[in-house]
Amino acid sequence: MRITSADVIVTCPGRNYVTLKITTEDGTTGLGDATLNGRELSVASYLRDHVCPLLVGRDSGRINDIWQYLYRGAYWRRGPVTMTAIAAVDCALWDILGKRVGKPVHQLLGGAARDGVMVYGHASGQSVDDLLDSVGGFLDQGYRAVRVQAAVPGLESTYGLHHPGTGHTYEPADAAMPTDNVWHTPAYLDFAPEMMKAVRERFGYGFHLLHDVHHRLSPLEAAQLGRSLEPYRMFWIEDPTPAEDQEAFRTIRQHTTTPLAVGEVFNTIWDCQHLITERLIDYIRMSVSHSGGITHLRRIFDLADLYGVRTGSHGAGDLSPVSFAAALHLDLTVPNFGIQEYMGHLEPASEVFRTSYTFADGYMHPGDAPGLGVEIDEEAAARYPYEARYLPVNRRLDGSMHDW
Ligand code: KDG
Ligand code: MG
Repeated sequence: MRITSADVIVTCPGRNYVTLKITTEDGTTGLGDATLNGRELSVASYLRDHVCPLLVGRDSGRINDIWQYLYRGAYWRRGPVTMTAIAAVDCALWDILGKRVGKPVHQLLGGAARDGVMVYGHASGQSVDDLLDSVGGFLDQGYRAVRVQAAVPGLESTYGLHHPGTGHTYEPADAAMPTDNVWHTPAYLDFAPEMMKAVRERFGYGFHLLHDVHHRLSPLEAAQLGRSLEPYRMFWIEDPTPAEDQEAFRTIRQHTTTPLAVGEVFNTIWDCQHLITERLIDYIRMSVSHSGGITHLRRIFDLADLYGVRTGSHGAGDLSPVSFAAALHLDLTVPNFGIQEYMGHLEPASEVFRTSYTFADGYMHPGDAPGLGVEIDEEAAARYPYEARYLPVNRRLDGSMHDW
């Protein structure tokens, strides 16, 4: 079935989302998420100006050929903007295929390999006591895995904390210009084991405990952190060092048995090739929407399976419900699935995106609606126009820049 149009919808229901809508000659529509936090309009332009004109007239069922055409045909390959744009096209085409044959995307991928997708929730607090309340709330809701982050004493701000009044969702891209945060590694390294100890003392070991370091340590600092957390049996520590340095993980690995996860900022299989084939990580966290879509991420997960690396896809609120649904369809089918991040979305996102995924007892399911199971209400989207917003940046105590 030929593609007749491809349109980009930019909307800000609580935060900015970029959505690609592809339509075929029989009127079937498919959605793909093209959101790149803080750089949204670059992907919108890449799609509108350079990709949408190439799609019209193509056979929507030739998903592999269109993927290769956009990847190899661009000459300038890889990178978050290009791979997010390709991902949006890919997911929209899977959505169309599912709707045309009347099956959910997970069935097109060979069918479910499990009954549900274990997700982790996001507990956080301005103090350890607040954090404990937050962890308790997630366990009460049935979560089997919880990520914990709390304010580091002595620092004005800390990554990963809920904004008051936003329920269980945190949203760091909240300012028209990037906010300066202050980072001090020694304060963090002292605090992190205290935080985990408090959580395990209060709630025991009957659930999975996760933590995001968000790219802030050197390899040796990360190794020290990993060791100091060993008694608390972490499910993983995430992004211990800046992710582009694959060799850093070899050093961390030599010194600690705490499992390692990385990948939310990766875009292609080449970004994680050595990490996987040299078994330097335990979980690969790449997302459908920043890594070339279902077609490419599937290949990465298959490579990971060969080397005993499990999946743990990024699922922050800055990935739209469209990519979250796509992640759930893929998660349901891969043999080496590990866990899926679930942050939820700020309201009024649910006015714009109608979803069919469900949560019960710590597991999610994408639902059995044809395609991805997400629809966009374009009138509602138009009520929430784009707002320029940036992620924060980090500076050390001496004012120099640090990774955020
Ligand atoms: O846009 C940046 C966020 O997606 C990121 O800060 C969230 O690290 C993150 C996570 O693990 O969810
Ligand atoms: Mg992260």
